[in-house]
Amino acid sequence: MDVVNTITALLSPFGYECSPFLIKWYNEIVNQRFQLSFEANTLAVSVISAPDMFEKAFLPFVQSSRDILAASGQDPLDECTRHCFQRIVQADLHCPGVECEVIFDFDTLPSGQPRCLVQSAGHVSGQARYYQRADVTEDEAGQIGWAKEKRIYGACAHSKYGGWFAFRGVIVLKGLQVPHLPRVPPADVLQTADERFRFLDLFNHHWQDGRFRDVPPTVIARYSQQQIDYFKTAPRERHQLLGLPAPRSKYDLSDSSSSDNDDEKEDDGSADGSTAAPRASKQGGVTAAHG
Ligand code: B12
Repeated sequence: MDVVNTITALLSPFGYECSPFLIKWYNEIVNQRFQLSFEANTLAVSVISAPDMFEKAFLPFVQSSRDILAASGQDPLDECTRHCFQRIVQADLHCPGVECEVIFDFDTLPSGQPRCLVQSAGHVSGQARYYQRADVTEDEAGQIGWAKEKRIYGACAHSKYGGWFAFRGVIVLKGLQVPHLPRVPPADVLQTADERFRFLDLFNHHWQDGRFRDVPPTVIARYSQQQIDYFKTAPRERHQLLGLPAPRSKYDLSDSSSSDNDDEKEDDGSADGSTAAPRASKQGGVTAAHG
């Protein structure tokens, strides 16, 4: 598909990888409340950041946008993603009548729920297989000690990057219908019950140490140490790590009646990957820079 090649050509120099899918493939598997309201055969592209996005896009972006980042106080990684995706929105995709709509992984609906479940989108696009509790038999789950009622979050494994990647968003090509787009299944990189269990168990119970990322035996690229250190740092200390002044949060403006919890709120969100966990907001939504 020419248009997918054009989008790939614009994003790949920055460490992003693209994989096309049809809206109906996604809508067929998710609950109605998560469905996307575009025509069924509309072409969309799932975008992930590969491990080298940090060096190819993020660090150069921070260097060239220091003043803007210092003034905005926004999360640097979210700003970088917006900046890179802007290239697609502004590009001439040679598709008259087609309009791009970008849905970032951190975008939420007014209800607070994510606008798009990027793991399900990535799975149907063939980019990375989404492993869920149902991929481990109840027998195995019982042996491991997962209680029946315990919620086990699913996680995607990529054939080259294992868990060393993040979903950055979905680009919807509104007005472009491709009913016969060939469907490529995601590679099943966790072949044994033990691998599937370890991957999900580590993702759910030990995600801070990043071991889940190395479970797929096919991993060939990982985050650099600098990137690991960046994501290990609490979100509100990352500006300092980048040599940027600390962002002025709304709490700086509040008076001394701020509660003790205010500190916590500032820590919400983790740009990607390694340690600091993003938390669902009080409204049930997610904060920016979740990876
Ligand atoms: C909210 C959220 C959280 C919450 C809740 C987690 C959750 N999964 O619900 C919290 C704050 C706990 C969290 C934590 C983390 N998160 Co989080 N989180 C999200 C977020 C924003 C939304 C997830 C969500 O609400 N899902 C709703 C539930 C209902 O969806 P679901 O369980 O997948 O159910 C659907 C599927 O089952 C589907 N379905 C049904 N049948 C079938 C069949 C098939 C075959 C398929 C494919 C699908 C399918 O339909 C269901 C919906 O109807 C996503 C980004 C996004 N926009 O999707 C990141 C995301 C899942 N998080 C991610 C990560 C990495 C983390 C952390 C490691 C923190 C970090 N440092 O970034 C931790 C680790 C988790 C843990 N142990 O706590 C990554 C996971 C990457 C990956 N490899 O899969 C994501 C995708 C963000 C990203 N940008 O890459 N997270």
